[in-house]
Amino acid sequence: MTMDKLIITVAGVGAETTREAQPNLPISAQEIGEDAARCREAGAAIYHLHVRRPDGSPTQDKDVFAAALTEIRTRTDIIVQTSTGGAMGMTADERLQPLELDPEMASLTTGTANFGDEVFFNDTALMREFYTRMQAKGVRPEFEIFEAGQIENALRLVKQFGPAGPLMHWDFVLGVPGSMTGEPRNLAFLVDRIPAETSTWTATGIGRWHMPVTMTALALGGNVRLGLEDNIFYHKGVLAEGNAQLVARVARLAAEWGRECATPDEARRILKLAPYDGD
Ligand code: KMH
Ligand code: ZN
Repeated sequence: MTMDKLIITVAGVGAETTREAQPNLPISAQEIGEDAARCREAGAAIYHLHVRRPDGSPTQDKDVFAAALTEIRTRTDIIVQTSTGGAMGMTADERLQPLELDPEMASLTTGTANFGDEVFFNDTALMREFYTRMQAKGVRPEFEIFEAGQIENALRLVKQFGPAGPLMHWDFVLGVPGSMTGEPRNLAFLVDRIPAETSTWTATGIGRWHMPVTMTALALGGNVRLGLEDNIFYHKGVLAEGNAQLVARVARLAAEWGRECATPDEARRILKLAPYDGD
């Protein structure tokens, strides 16, 4: 089995992690820009971006995204993938705002999921609107899959509306309380359900599932997402020093298996994104 270089995506900010729980969480635009640059140096190629107000609360405000994008862009060529998931309870219009900034990629969850004690709402009308907006703008969706049926929803969108790029990119998010766990058989099953020839994929283990999902994804030849949005610890009970420390560990483990990290430009080629012109 020949494997492409490893694409590490950093979910560095999120909407739910707090400074109280993780003092190294980047919040301001400058902190996010610096974090993205450190993660890129450590081996990351994509930054999954959420933004916060100065008080740390989550927002999908376009101007707050624009400020973070500027700080990232002045420091690094990392691929920026804006979130359209936002935070629980946000309206579809709120969540769609960062697409106006023409990011290279954006997340798209194709189905409603239980999310701890809450519900992450993504009905068919919302999915269709988000997908067709991304398609019209040439923004590559990352299908964020929390439950198996969400794969079928994504494939139905592609069938109904046509592709949103030369490849479909998937992120299997495993271990959210209320949705699928990060057991190896779950990831193997999900990977088996996507069209291999026209797909690229990554996997995310939430909380204590971070390392099991990472190791399974590496063994299956996939890519890895990690970061303080998904997991705040380095070891059980030991907080991570920051996103770059988590990136560096996975880069080291992959190198031991003979798999190098993709640079952002190499990731653009693997994902068949348009070449980056620095804007
Ligand atoms: N914050 C979660 C409710 C995404 O970014 O697209 C959803 C989320 C997914 O983070
Ligand atoms: Zn997210």
